[in-house]
Amino acid sequence: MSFLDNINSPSDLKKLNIKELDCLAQEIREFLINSISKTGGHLASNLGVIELTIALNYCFDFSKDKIVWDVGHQAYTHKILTGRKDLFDTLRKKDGLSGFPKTEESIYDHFNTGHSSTSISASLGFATARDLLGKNYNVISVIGDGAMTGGLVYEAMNNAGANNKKLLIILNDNQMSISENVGSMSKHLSSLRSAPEYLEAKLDVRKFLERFNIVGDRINKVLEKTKEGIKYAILPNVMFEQLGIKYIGPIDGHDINGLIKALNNVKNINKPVMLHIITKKGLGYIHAENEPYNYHGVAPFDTKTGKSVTNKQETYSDVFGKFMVKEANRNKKLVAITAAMPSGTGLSFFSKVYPDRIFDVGIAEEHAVIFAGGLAMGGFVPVFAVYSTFLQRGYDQIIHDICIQNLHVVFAIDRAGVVGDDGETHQGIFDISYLSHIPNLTLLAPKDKEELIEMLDFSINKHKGPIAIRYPKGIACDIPVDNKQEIQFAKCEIIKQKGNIAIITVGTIIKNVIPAYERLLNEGYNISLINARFISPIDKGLIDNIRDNFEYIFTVEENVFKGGFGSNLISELMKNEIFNKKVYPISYKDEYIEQASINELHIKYGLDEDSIYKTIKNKIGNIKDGN
Ligand SMILES: Cc1ncc(C[n+]2csc(CCOP(=O)(O)OP(=O)(O)O)c2C)c(N)n1
Repeated sequence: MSFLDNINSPSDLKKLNIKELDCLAQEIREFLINSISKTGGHLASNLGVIELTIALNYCFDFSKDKIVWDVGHQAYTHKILTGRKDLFDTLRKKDGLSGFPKTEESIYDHFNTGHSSTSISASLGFATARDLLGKNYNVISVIGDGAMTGGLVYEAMNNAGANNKKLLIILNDNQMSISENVGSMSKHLSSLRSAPEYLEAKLDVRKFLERFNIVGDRINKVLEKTKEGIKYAILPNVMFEQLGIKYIGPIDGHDINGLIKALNNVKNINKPVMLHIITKKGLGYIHAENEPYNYHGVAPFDTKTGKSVTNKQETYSDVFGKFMVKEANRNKKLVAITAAMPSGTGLSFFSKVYPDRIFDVGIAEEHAVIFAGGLAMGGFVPVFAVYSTFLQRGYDQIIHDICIQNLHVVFAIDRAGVVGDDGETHQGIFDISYLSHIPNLTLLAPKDKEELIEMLDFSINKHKGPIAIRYPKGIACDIPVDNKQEIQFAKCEIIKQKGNIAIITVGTIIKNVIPAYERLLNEGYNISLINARFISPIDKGLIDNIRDNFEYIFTVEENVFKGGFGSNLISELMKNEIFNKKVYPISYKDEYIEQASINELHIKYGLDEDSIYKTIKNKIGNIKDGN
């Protein structure tokens, strides 16, 4: 009999005994491996929290208690136990089940997540609201040791420890971020992990107590308390206790029985508590256990071999990574920074060849930006490789610490544009808007692989001052053009100049623009094609060209409209008192973009070849310029 088949809500779970819960955990493990092997998704983290999630749903009632999953990529078992199992074949697909907690999806999800280290802040907010309104529910954060490297966590604990609200933080310690976890917090956790063994090996607590004449029945009563006390006395201070958060643990995060006991105990503590559990990332799937970094987020794979079923092709991240290795050999001042994403950003190989010249700062984008500033002041050329969506966190630091001082820091902004299946929290559709108005900051977008390399070379070797290059997720393309021009500061690339219609395209979306452009040329239109290259500053020559030659201007970019290249170009034309032009920006709408494949999103938002063709054709109608 399958237990899983009979679980439609957490109340079904509560009918099972411990042995049956253990069987259920194994069934969920098999279900997840099979299901994710078909859809892709976050595998290793989810395999590590199955027992925890069962125990949580067993001990609490999340139709009223609140749970906030940090990052949220590990909430699959929670979805299964709360009536969403049958939707797993739609996971991360258009209109399907989200890969993250979604309040819109279920009453059992209480706070949407995606970016790291937010859960303690949100939970403290819930706990404060509960107490102000005189309500009575439990609030729980589940946070990984990787997420504990993010600065927000410390702001939240500082606040929570002082406010003394009833709040449970479950620290899921699997000793991994996506890659190996880094930093001194990770070392502190490992000293806590070894605490019980240390205690058993070094200290016979009973003998110790007998020396103080504490004997008989009393010994059992005080033993537990004293053990804890001695643990704190002989071990390095438990940081959480110092902050006013009661620390309990570490305990085995795969022992459902032990977890249930611990959760039922901590339920009654009326102050912030941290329950430290030890888990194994990828547990139950040998490939994920052995290489958790390769099975954090996966594309569809063969369950037997663990190998991806899609062919690996060179991505823009790969192109960036290879360039960095080559360039570092030549340029001894070059150093790389990552905020816990060495592999996603293409820097894995660099970290093997130049381990002393790459700095993984943890999930700490704000810190990474200022750290880069210090390195630049100290005589290096730092390249901070970061996803567009995560650099949102570094906005103030980019202005305050880098650009006001005009420091030569290079931002390699990966995953710019839509990223597809991770949905709203991960789309890179705002970076042009949040970067292009910052004085001193140069912002570039390459049209293809070769231009990415040229722009990296330009940014590292020929430019002084803050500079950012944005490029997308996906396969690196070659876009050959006639009369190729070198990168020159604030100069666009005129690929073809003819007629009074211009298409100005930003970045790699040119691959969808060119076929549309060619269709229009074949129909007899005279149209110019321009590769913007510099988003900021906008080429002054381009403004003059528009003034003198064009009547219809189409901009194409992968950013929202507001603050994007098109809207900036319109402002620039106004500033130059050029009022008599018809400018049509083609971009994402000013809204959050849900999960779907990148192609589906291009079609939905009018950025695929056919839509670009139709938009332009629709506006220019029968005007065929003879020039
Ligand atoms: C601000 C931010 N930066 C980077 C990421 C990418 N990211 C997703 S999960 C993850 C590692 C999280 O590690 P941990 O909290 O230990 O969870 P585990 O996957 O090990 O369960 C990272 C770096 C993110 N989600 N948010």
